[in-house]
Amino acid sequence: PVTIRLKDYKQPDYWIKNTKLVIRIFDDYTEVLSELSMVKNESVRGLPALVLDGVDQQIQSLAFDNFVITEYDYSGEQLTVQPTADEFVFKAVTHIEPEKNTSLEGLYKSGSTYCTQCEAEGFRKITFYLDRPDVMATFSTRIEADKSRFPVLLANGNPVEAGDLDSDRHFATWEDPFVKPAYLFAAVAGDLVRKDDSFTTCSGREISLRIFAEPHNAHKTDFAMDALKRSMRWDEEKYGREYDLDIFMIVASDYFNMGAMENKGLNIFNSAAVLANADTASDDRFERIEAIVAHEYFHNWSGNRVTCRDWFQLSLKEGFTVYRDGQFTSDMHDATVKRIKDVRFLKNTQFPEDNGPNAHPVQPQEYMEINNFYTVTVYEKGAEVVGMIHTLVGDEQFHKGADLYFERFDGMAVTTNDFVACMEEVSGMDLTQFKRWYTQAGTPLVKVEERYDAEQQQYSLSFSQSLKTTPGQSEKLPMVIPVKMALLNDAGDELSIDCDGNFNPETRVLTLTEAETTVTFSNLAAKPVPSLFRDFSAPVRVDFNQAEGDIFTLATKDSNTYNRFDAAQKIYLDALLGMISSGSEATPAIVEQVVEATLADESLSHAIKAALLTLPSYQMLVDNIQQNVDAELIVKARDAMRNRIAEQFSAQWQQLAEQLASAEDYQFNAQEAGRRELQGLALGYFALMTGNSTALNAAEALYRAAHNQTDRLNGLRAVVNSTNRSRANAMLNHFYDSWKDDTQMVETWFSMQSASDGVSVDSISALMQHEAFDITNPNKVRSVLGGFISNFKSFHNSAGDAYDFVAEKICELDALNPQMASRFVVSLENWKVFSEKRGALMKAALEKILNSGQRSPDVLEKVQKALA
Ligand code: DPP
Ligand code: ZN
Repeated sequence: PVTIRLKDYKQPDYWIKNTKLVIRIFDDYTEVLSELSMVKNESVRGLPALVLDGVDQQIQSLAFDNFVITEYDYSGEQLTVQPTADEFVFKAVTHIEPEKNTSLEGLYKSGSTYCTQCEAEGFRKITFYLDRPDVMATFSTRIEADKSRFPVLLANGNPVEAGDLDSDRHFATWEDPFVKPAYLFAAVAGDLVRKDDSFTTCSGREISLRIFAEPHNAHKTDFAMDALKRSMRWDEEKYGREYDLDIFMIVASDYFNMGAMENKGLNIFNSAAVLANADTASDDRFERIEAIVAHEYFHNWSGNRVTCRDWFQLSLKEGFTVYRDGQFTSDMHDATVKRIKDVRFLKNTQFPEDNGPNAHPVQPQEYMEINNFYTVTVYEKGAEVVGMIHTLVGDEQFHKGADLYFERFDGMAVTTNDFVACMEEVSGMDLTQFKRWYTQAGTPLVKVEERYDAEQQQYSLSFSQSLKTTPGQSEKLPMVIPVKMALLNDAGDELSIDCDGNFNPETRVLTLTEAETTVTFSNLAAKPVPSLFRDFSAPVRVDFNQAEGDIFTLATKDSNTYNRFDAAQKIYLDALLGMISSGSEATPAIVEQVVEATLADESLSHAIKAALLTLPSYQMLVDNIQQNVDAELIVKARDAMRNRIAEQFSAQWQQLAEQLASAEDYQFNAQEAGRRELQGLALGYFALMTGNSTALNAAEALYRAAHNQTDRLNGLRAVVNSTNRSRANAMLNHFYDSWKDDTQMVETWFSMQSASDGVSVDSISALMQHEAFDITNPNKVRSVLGGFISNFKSFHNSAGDAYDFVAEKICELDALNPQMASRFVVSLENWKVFSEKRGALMKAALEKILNSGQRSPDVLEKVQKALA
């Protein structure tokens, strides 16, 4: 595989103005006719050869206009032909085999439905093309297939023609008038039912909305439809973005590598990311579906109307769109709860990525396989970067900048620089230094020191920022770091700020730009308690040895609720790190004081209470220790603390679990979801005590009586994670017998087990032999293997036998679906942070992947970097 570099970007020699496709689906192959209206790039001299991307194409015929091409070179994954004019129609007839396509890129079969996935480079598996995002064309797509087995034929744009053909076949033609790159192409042929609705846009246009699913899933599409309509309204109100085509469609697919895909007018979704009803989807699932429906819809502007010049700009559309869907969720539900969940996710996944061998900037500088860069750094850290711009320029300028961006670049393929330039232009702010967030990899570390001078009544904060080297980047420069802050008194009240630094009193943001910054605050009669990085105003690690009493004040009284959560986490984390380094199993008293104060606080919502009462994950402990990590000590310490909290407050847990029960009809909203979450947490703590049959009876009763999936899983999870194996197995069997015909429920059943305490390599292996398992289905693989690698306790068990097992599975998957296989390498890549013995086992597993057979570029790139 070759390395592609941002600095080598150059425009293509030819452009494609219009793409006309005929896709003829037959039982064991598909014929694709394409006519590409092309024109030479004006800035190019002479008549260079035309080099088209094409993978696994069986050529039937090639032509320029009406002249058959007899001389061509098709080797590797490129077709080279020689045009004889500046403007021409390139025509190709090729055959492909979707039935054999297990990579789930290009055209493939998902069960009995034909569907496509073209991002990032799947279109080249459908036909020859300039498969790069800066080549944008209008599309006309005709699909032909057997009429009885594939009554539904869909493609991008608006439907223009349909009719019958000989031999019980039929066709449908779709036209997409908006120029788009090939990665946004989609086509579907299947026997699907559809849910119809409509939406009237702000200018009064009526849009048909359709969600297609297999007949047995027809009862699970209502929620996504509702989420879609709310997304459409929100994007009009918040960003002034109106939908453009006459029709918007979503198709649910059981076989899908990602969550969903924003193809123009025809989004294709992983079934798990769109299908839901109260009986089979938990609150988390509803929330995720709502966010993904919104995310893909929002791409219609941030991604489709304005797209990326090249794949190094991926965060231009992804970071911005994740930011937008986060705002949407915050507006629909509870902004603080959303912030807490996002930060937890970032710290659990992105911080380790930044700290590992595959660390890369939000705008990567090079890649071997672009599929490997659909990462938490590009997506979630990218969203944080957009959020910081919002914080720095303020709400009004941010929206002016977004308007300018959409207007100026409509129909174009642009760069992150273009986006930032719009923000600079409207705000008059120079964001040159800020742009280091796009180009420098790694999580900055901000050290904070405080000093109080009672005589002068002055208080000062010294910040020093640093950034460790990351692979390929040894020189790092200071970042622009917005610190949203307040100074509090002991009662938690905010004090007025009189300071000499770069502090914006309106936004309450102090901006750091230097490696070292000291800010002095005056007129303070007593030492204040600083509340820093409110709402997690920058994606940084903070090293601040704050007095325990001050942190306790923040955890119990800070008016910024996010920072209460953050302070409680810090108390738990410091306590756990202390226990780990001393090998002690005694939980420090301050932990119990936080739990006690939180339980007693009547002012907190259920969801916030649940967040405040949740310990940092094992993974977060690893990420904070960073070297010579002893996995067993981590598990021992965290479990000891968890058990101590369970025991000390068992009466309260019991009471909470009972008091929070509700027999009302299920409703998905922030308040109800918060109640169920806290009930589940309380029940989980309550059920931890060995031999506690009262708790297990309560959990089983909740499970049996449940009329919604959240209650059902809360009950089941409490038993599955208890020490009572036989009871857990009986309930798991009952679950499977009750729901084995429901795909999403079977996936949940797999996940519940792979994520449970005490699962072993043998039990994972057995699940992979189960009748419902299918190694060619990414959801099944993710629910079993993905659950297992995220199950810290089991994956890093004392025998250390999981690594070799996962290595073997990666190799098996790589032969079928490289994109999916490559996702699992993350479980081994941070081997260097672990203790020598464990690290060596993980490293050996990586070497095994490399040395057992032919590896895809996807897996190769990741493993090579991990071993470098
Ligand atoms: N572009 C897709 C998305 O993020 C890829 N999964 O929405
Ligand atoms: Zn996206």
